[in-house]
Order: sequence, then structure tokens, then C-alpha cells
Amino acid sequence: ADVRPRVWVSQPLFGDIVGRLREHFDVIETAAVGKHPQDEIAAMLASCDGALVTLNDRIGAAEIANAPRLRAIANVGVGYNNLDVPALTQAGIVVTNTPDVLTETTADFGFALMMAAARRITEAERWLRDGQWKQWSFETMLGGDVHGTTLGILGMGRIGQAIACRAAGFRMRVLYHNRSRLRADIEGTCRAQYVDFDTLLAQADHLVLVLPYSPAVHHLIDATAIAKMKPTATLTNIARGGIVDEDALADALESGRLAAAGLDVYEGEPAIHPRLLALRNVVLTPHIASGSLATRRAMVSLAVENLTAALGVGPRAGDPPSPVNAAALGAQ
Ligand code: 8YV
Repeated sequence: ADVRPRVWVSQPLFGDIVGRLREHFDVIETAAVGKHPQDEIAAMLASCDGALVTLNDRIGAAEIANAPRLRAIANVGVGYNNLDVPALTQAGIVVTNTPDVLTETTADFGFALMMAAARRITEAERWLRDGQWKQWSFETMLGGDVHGTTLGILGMGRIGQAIACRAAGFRMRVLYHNRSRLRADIEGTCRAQYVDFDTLLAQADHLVLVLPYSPAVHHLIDATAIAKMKPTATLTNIARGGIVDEDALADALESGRLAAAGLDVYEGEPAIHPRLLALRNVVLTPHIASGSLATRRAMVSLAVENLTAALGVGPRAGDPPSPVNAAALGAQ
């Protein structure tokens, strides 16, 4: 008798969407939310043909060493730095991610975080809730402007471009830096101008990080980079925490070398750098930039579609909508 392929879902996701997997697969859902010990991940993968994972799950050569049946890993998220893609490709395992469906929602949030940092929205609310608003005064919680200033976007992919489009409505000048320059027509649509990294740092009133994480960009925003920024500038990070040297950022925010920051991602998340926690001029959110209900559902839905197709069943058998390593796909 045919043995149904088995897939692992590494944490509870939307049950009605994940349930679609049961049409083709035996599904093992881990009930615990959060990071699993690496040996537990390896043990799960050992008996599975596919897995639906999140940024909590780090998977590389060690975790797949005893997983002979494993053919596909669908990451719920556009960023996949939790996965060692070269090692998985080597093993012929298809990796997929969830681009596009989260672009606009994530851009909304990046813009909101930048505005909250510039206009001190959460700091002001905290002050009010603390009962410190005794009387209206002209000089309460003065912030920096957003409209008419220069927005710097580091990483001009889909989300960066969506942020640039929003900036047009605020009559901002948009500068960007990216591994490669955009095509002229796309630059025109985004009304964004390409500059080198140092110029971006020097001219941005609000710098937003939206680049994918790789070891090459680890602590790209360090003390040296921050020293090139305007002391009135804000820094917003909706990419990955490891891009920013949090000690250097805390130094700059404490000393007034930088006006404010908006952070949705952290190097050791969910742990937060204690010096950042203690500062007033930083807005801190728990990695929720893609977190509208509709978008998170669309992400899981796309991941389910990817996993099903990558495992060779369903309407798109063999043709997952968003593969990361097309080479592994061809090899199957
Ligand atoms: C996800 C993200 O919530 O897409 C990404 O890269 O960081 C977030 O949208 C996260 O990846 C879930 O796994």
C-alpha cells in the first residue's frame, strides 16, 4: 500500500489553512510555539518528507544529516537566513519562501515605525499614561518632521520599493542603496535615486533597513556607519537584527548621536538588549512588520501551496510558486 508522505509543521499556524495539507500528507504539528532544540528539529526531519517552518527554526547540514526522505522545506517568511540554503541545495532539498504577499503590509509597518520614532508617538503615550501630562505646553515631546525630509532606504527590493511609493505622498526625497542599481523605469516609478552607502548615511533624515540578512551585512550599521549619519536622523530596522550593532546603536541613542530608532527585529530576539530597553527614544516592536491577519494568513497559505507543489502533488505539482533554490527543484 502507498505510504502517504509525512510533513512536519513546526509550530501552530492557522489550523484551517495548514489543514489543507491533510489532503495529501500525514501532518505532524508541533504544539509548542518558539524555538525548538536543534536535536528535536533533526529528530522531526528524520522521519519527514517535507516541513513547514518559521524563522524560529534553524536548519542546516547537521539537522538534515539523518533525514533521507526530506525533499522540501517551506519557510513561512520572505527572509530565509534561518536556513542554510547551500547545504539544503546540496542535499537536493527544495526551499521555498513567501515573497510578495507580505510586501505592502510590511512596508506599511516600516513607515509607521519610522513615523513613530520621528514623532515620538510611543514615548509620548508612555509619558501620558505615566500621569506626567499636567498641562498642555508648546514644547511637549517635540519631534522631527517626516514630510519633506530625505528618506534613505537600504535594500531596494520589493518592500523597499513599496516604502518609496509611500514616501512620495509625504513629499520626501528618496535615496536608496542596494547591491545593484534598479532599472531606470523602476527608479522612476519609485521616484528614488541611487547613491553609494556613505552618501545614503550622510543624507538620510530617516534611514530604513530593508535588506536581506547574510553574514556579509552583519553589523553593517556599526559605530563607524552611525558616525556618518546626521545626529537628527532616525534609524528604522524591519529587516534582521544582526544588521545593526546594538551596542553602537545604544551608545548613539544615549549620547544624542542619533535622534531615535524604530526596531522590529533584534539580534538575540526575543531577548532585547537591556540598554535599548532602558532608552526612551527607541520604539520597540516584537517582529510584527508582516503581522496583519490577512497577510499572515496569506503567508501560511502560500507556504502550504509551496510545500504541496514541491512534494509533487496538487494542482501545481513540481512547480512551487516561490522556490528559493531552483537548482534543487530541477534535480528532483
Ligand atoms: C515573518 C519575516 O513573520 O518574512 C520575513 O522575513 O521576518 C516575517 O515576515 C517571519 O519570517 C515568520 O517566519
